[in-house]
Amino acid sequence: MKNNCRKENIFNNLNNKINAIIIKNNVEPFIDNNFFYFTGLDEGIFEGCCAILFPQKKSELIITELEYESSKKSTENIKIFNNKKKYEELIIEFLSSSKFIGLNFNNLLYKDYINFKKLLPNSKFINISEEINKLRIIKDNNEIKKIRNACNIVDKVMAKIPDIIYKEITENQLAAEINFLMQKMGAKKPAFTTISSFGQNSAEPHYSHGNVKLKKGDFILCDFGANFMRYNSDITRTFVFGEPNDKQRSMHKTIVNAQNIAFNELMAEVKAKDIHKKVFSFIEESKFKSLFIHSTGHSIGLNVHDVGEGLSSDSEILLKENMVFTIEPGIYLPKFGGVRIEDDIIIKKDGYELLTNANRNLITI
Ligand SMILES: [Mn+2]
Repeated sequence: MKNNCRKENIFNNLNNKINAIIIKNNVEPFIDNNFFYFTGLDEGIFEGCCAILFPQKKSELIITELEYESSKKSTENIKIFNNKKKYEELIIEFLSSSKFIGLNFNNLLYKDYINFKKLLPNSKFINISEEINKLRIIKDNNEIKKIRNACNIVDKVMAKIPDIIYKEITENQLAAEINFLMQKMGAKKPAFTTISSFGQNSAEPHYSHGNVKLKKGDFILCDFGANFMRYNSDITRTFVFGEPNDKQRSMHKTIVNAQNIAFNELMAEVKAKDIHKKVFSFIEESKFKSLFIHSTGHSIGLNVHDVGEGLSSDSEILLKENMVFTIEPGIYLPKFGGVRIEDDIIIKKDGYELLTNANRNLITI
């Protein structure tokens, strides 16, 4: 099974002699997607549950009764608990003889950490977040298939947007239509709060939507993603309602060109930060200097901003085959509006493949 492979890989990647790994969920929003990564489960929430991974034997899933149905897909051992005492007994039963235990500090609540220390006084806890992220940033075939599905959904929805738009539609209404279409086309849920911003609101990169009506000449910035079997996509297009003016055309053209600069550089063994630098300097040298205020892209997968990596000036990573990123240059002119174009790509040995393919030209509605 694919997820056994993932478990094997993580133990092979650990320098320390780790006897067991605990992936612990608390309640929403403190769910660690590594629970789903290592168990291969794709339904359920698994609040308060644990996956205990061992290098040489089956994993033990310590789960609450209400997740029993969802857990049945797993080939690992399942143990049910319905109170704190039983949970703690199971932790002690499975882990008291493990001297070195790996934990994912990036997603672990401090109170859970304190509890493990109390229950397992003879164990040493080692943070293995970095090793997990190194593994997760490179997607396997099973993950790529799900991401492709998530990308196909947003392509289809983006293509329908010009037909949905009408004069005086509000940002809230457009966001609702986008979410409805994504779910109708097979998404489990939106990957994040859909951004549908009109006019000068588009100058605020993380504005979501409000009760604002569409007017002639407005930019329409739509940024949304689909969650499909726990994997995410993320796409942005910027339209104009009516005939665009020269400044709007020029902003859009600059961003199309900036995105192409990134596309031309993408391939395995290139430094992520070099891609960002090239895109950034291109915009700095245009008439929209200092208006590109975020990174060029982020890794995407089980999380929308996956494993905390991306194409930014701070990044230290080299691109590798089967990493998946967004490429999303944008410029934001306060009190006027913003343009962002975002696509999802997968790194190949000698280049990249676009996973989202919605029309990138300036579409006037
Ligand atoms: Mn994004």
